[in-house]
Order: sequence, then structure tokens, then C-alpha cells
Amino acid sequence: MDDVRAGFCAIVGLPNVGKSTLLNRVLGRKLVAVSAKPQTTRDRILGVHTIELPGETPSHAQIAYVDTPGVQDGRGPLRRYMRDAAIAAATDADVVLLIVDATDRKGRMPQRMSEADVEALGVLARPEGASKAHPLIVALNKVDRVGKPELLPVIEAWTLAQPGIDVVPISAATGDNLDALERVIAQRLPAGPPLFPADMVTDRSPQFIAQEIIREQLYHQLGKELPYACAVQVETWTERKGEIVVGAVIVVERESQKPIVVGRAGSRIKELGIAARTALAEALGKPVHLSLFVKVLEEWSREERELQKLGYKPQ
Ligand SMILES: Nc1nc2c(ncn2[C@@H]2O[C@H](COP(=O)(O)OP(=O)(O)OP(=O)(O)O)[C@@H](O)[C@H]2O)c(=O)[nH]1
Ligand SMILES: [Mg+2]
Repeated sequence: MDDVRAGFCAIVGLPNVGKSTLLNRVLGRKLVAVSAKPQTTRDRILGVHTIELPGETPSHAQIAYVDTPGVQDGRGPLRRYMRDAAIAAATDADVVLLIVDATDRKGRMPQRMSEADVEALGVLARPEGASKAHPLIVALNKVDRVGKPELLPVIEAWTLAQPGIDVVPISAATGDNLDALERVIAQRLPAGPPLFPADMVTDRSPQFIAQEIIREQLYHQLGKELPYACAVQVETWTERKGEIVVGAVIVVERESQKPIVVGRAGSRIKELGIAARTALAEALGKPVHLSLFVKVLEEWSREERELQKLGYKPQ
């Protein structure tokens, strides 16, 4: 097979800046959960995108994106797991893509970020053990909501933050300027044989993606705190006459949380099921029959062993 530009691009940044929205958008499908609440992503997730590079040799690039949990201080095994996942992805990357929320007045300026955030992001740009820092690309996201005059000083501040840095304004939501961003990423990748088969999009199973899609609904439909106490596990998965039949459990931490997820006379879980089934059918391209249950696993997010049972295993 001909050489391509191929390598790993870790998508990193603070929570809620649009990392997962970007991955779904470039792949043109829903692979990972997106929500308006911070710390939606818990795992590192691979999404492979092949693009054309007109007039260049090699003429194609295979960008292996790795979406990561937003970095932020936090205690407990689940937070630690999330932080480690982000660091591991950045360590293994050829390029680090730092997403910055251009609508966030504080977080969008390198010199105004909090010290803890700067430190966390610094670890990702230059992981421990790496001989030198990875090439860093900064994508200023959500420019659909920022006027040009407001944006220009932000672009300038990031351009001056590090010599040779690429700064690309984008909108992951509308798709604006994503072609340009992908070309900039591709230029930083080494030429060589492709890393993945041409038709491969992710290393995650359809079951994992289903869990993400169901979990996303919890973030959309449950209150402010409850989604963080939930995990989703697909327990059964069969195909019957062209329909995928899925049985999944929503795992909560406490007995008192169960009735909230179920809702009055089962109304909440019914709504969750309807929305998740629609999204699942769209993602899988097939009709889906979904049964949802709620189960209590006391304090699962505080116990290393329970975390592993729910699939949060160190990779
Ligand atoms: N207006 C606008 N909103 C966006 C854009 N990109 C993402 N968002 C919104 O920002 C919120 C967070 O998006 P996510 O993709 O979940 O952010 P994330 O960085 O993956 O967040 P974590 O996984 O929690 O770290 C969602 O409400 C998105 O719809 C954009 O380009 N423009
Ligand atoms: Mg995310």
C-alpha cells in the first residue's frame, strides 16, 4: 500500500471545550457522548479519519484521533482514571491538539488561565518521560459564538505563547474550518504505511458506543449531579430479523438515586429509553429494540474494583 501521512493526534483540553463534538464532527457520526455538562468523557476513545491532501505527496493522511476526558483537578479513583487516560493518550501521540473554548473569557487566554489548569495542560503537552514536547496545535473552538474583533487578540495571545505553534479557529458544531485544521494536523504526521485498515473507524465495540450513547442521554435528561453517579453497561446484544436487541443497565451509586432515574411510574426511564433508542438506531444504521434497567452498585465510583467491573480498566 502507498505511503500516507499517519499518526496519532490526542485531543486534549479543559472540560466542556468541545473535544468530543469535534471528533464526532470530523468522523461524521456519533461515536462519543457530548453534553453541555463538564466531564462527560471518561475514557480515551480512538477515531480514525482518512483525508485527501490535494497536490501533496503523500496524497492522503490517516489521522488517528484520540478523544480524552477534560483535564481538571479532582479526587477519587474515577477522576484519577480519567486523568490517566488523558495523559496516556498525549504520551502516545504524534501531535497534541489543544482545544480552547473561545467563548470562555478566562480559559481562552493562556496568561489568564488558572495555575492548576496550566499545569494540567502542560503535563499533556510534554508528558513525563517524553524526550521533547509533542508538536502542539491549538484549535480555538466555538467561533460561531465569538465576533472577529473579540477573537483576534485570542489568536494573537496563543500564537505568541510558544514559538512555531499553529493556531486554528474552528467551530466543531458547524464544521467551520475543520478542513484547514485537519490539513495542519496532517502536516505534522510522519509519512509511512497506514496504521489502520482503510475501513476502520474505531477500536471500540458497537456495545461500547451504545453505552456512550445511552450515557449521553443521562447527561441530557437527568439533573445536575446525577449523571456523574451513573455508569452504563450493555448486558445483552443480539440481532433478530435485522433488528438489534439491546439490554442495558444504568448503574447508580445509591438506593436513593434509583427512583429518580426510574421516575414517577417509570416515566423518566421511558423517556431515556426512547431518546437512546432513536440515537442508537441512527448510529448503528439499523432498527434497535432497547430495554433499560436500573441497578445499584454501592459507591461504585469510589472503589477501584467496581470501576474495573464497569469497564474502567487501566489500558
Ligand atoms: N456554540 C458551539 N458549541 C459547541 C461547539 N463545540 C462544542 N459545543 C458545545 O459545548 C458543549 C461541550 O461539548 P463536548 O464535546 O461534550 O465537550 P468536551 O470537551 O468533550 O467535554 P468533556 O468530555 O466533558 O471534557 C456541548 O454543549 C456542545 O454542544 C461549537 O463549535 N460551538
Ligand atoms: Mg468529551
